[in-house]
Amino acid sequence: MRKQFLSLLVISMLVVALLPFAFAAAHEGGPHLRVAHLSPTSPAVDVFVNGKKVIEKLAYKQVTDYLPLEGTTFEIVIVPAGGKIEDSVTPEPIKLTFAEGEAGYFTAAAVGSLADKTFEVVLLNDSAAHGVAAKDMPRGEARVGHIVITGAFARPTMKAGHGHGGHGQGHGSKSGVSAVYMKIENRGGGSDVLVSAETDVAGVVELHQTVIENDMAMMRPLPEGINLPPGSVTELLPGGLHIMLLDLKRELKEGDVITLTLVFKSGKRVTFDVPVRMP
Ligand SMILES: [Cu+2]
Repeated sequence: MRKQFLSLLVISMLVVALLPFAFAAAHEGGPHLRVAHLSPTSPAVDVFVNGKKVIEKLAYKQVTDYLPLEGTTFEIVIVPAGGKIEDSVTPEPIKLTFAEGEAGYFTAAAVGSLADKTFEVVLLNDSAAHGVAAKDMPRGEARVGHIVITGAFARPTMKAGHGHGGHGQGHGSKSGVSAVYMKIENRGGGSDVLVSAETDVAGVVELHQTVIENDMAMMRPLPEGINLPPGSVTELLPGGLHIMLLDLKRELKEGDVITLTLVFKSGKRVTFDVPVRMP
């Protein structure tokens, strides 16, 4: 039966995308599976994960939604649509293993041809394209799609009345304020906008620009966000653009690390660690 099937089916290329996730808190710690069928010569397929059919009648050029998975070890079996698990197109199940608590996005690309026994599944890490900071990415750096962030840092808590013109004025800043600076590159061909930022160390987070008015440095909020034209490099620097942290929940000291989330108009989000240091 399998032999007959193999002679009929030549899979030149089939891509299985495995997406362990970090974007849905409810599923933290386990992967999401997405499957894309990119084999023009192959018929529609069904996909079993750990013995359970999770995808049906996936045809060439079709891509499934993300499927939440539980656990770290997965056996994937691809069969022609309507087939049983015994009809696997590969002699053995495709095995994928993730580290405990691994977060990120992966593409398991099944490539090659069944007919000449070159069929195999290659695991690719797509995390950067999905806003998941790689584990070994240095603090203060992040990538999401074509947006690349480098050199991010937050300054230690500034108390009101310490010569920081405009900052904290009228913000009930008993708890102090801080500001985050970084370089944002848009390496893509389309424009984007940094529309907001979030961090659990501040009650209020605003995008600001420092402007000089009547010889005084004043903070101007940027409710429209910070434009990131295609191919641009935007620097958030002391005395210029910055992310203002108001109503701090704790004192930020040199050497601390905060977690910051940037939200873009395109819908991209990226969360990463930002060190606290003096400018
Ligand atoms: Cu400010």
